[in-house]
Amino acid sequence: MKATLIVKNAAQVVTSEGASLAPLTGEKQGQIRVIENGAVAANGEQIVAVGTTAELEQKIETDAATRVVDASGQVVLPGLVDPHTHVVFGGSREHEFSLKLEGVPYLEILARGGGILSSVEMTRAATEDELVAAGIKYCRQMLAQGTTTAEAKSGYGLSTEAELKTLRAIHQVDGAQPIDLVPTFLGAHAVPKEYKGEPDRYLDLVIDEMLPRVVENNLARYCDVFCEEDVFSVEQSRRVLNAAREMGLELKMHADEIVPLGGAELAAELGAVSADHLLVISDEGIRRMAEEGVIAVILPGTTFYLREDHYAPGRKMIEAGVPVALATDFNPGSSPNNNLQLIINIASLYLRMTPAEVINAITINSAHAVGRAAEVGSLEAGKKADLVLFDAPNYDYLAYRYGTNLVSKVIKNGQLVVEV
Ligand code: IZC
Ligand code: ZN
Repeated sequence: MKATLIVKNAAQVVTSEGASLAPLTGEKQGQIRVIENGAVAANGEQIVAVGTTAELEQKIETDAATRVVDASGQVVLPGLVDPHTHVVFGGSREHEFSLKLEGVPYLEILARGGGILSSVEMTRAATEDELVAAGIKYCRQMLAQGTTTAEAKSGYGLSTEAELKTLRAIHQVDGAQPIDLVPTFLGAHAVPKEYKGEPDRYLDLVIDEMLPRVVENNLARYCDVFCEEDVFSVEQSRRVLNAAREMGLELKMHADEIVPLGGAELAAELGAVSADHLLVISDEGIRRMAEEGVIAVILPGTTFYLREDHYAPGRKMIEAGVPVALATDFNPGSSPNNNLQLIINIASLYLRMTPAEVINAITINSAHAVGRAAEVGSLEAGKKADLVLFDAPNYDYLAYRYGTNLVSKVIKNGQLVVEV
């Protein structure tokens, strides 16, 4: 068998297998294949074999053109998949950080016209090229930290023109650097100041004007909504999501983050692909998500950064059979972190997930949460050769160390794109 790339001698190759059709749930979420002295071979963009170094050395023909990567003392994982980011936005919000330290709550800053709305001002003021340049910069940071696929939401435009500009920028960023981006339309992220006090009238604009343009121009795969107290109610969220589904988009939700409104139940009712955040999810919400196979995308970096007093019930959801994925929620307000390695630490420590559960949550289950599990999220023959090498003797070490970027190499589509 021919290969253009072989990664060999890895202390461990760690990956799920056989889970490309449905996400891992319950006990299976904690099971993972570990190949000691492992190897992965790729031909062009695709993986052709995974096994021990001895097995692959037998099977694989190499020639002078084959790139051989020695992974001695390293752990090899599938390229990480970050299934919830707001990676394209104008400006930043460090000017609000002092308010936050004074204890002004997140929703209060938003109600005063700050928060999301200050990012809206800066995003509207930015040109498409400026948004693209910033998006590329953030994606390069993410790539260097091991992410090879990510979801990317609009939602800081909140006018037809600025939402379309953001989605076009996401497409340009996708093409301009190695990370594959999966675009989500989040026109219902907040009520813009021109519609203050008139959320239903703003949703008319989202439904009658923005959504048709997004779909016509093939700019998004998913539609999302910020279902939250003083933002959009369950009833308003249902209205937007139903309209989006009728126009052919798949659904996601920001649900039950700060106030328990029943977002998880709505996600189950509508057959959403994922419901995200879920700090204050009800038992009924957990039961309904498990029943409908809605993926819980938990964002514990945001909980940490908002200094909330409790995390989403990750353990309980896994035990109830909800497929769990994890993401950074990278955004300029509630989570200016785009490093999934930090999410490994926070999820282990505060969601009480095991390292194997966490790795499945940022690879195969997150690939399902962005509709890409047939191509990425595990190391299996036929999938894209997206791999990340960590300077770690075993995979537990990834949960144990924190605050240091442990990535030593990233391979995207069979090409070495990061080398530390
Ligand atoms: O900019 O604060 N929660 N949207 C919903 C966010 C956080 C992003 C932000
Ligand atoms: Zn978000």
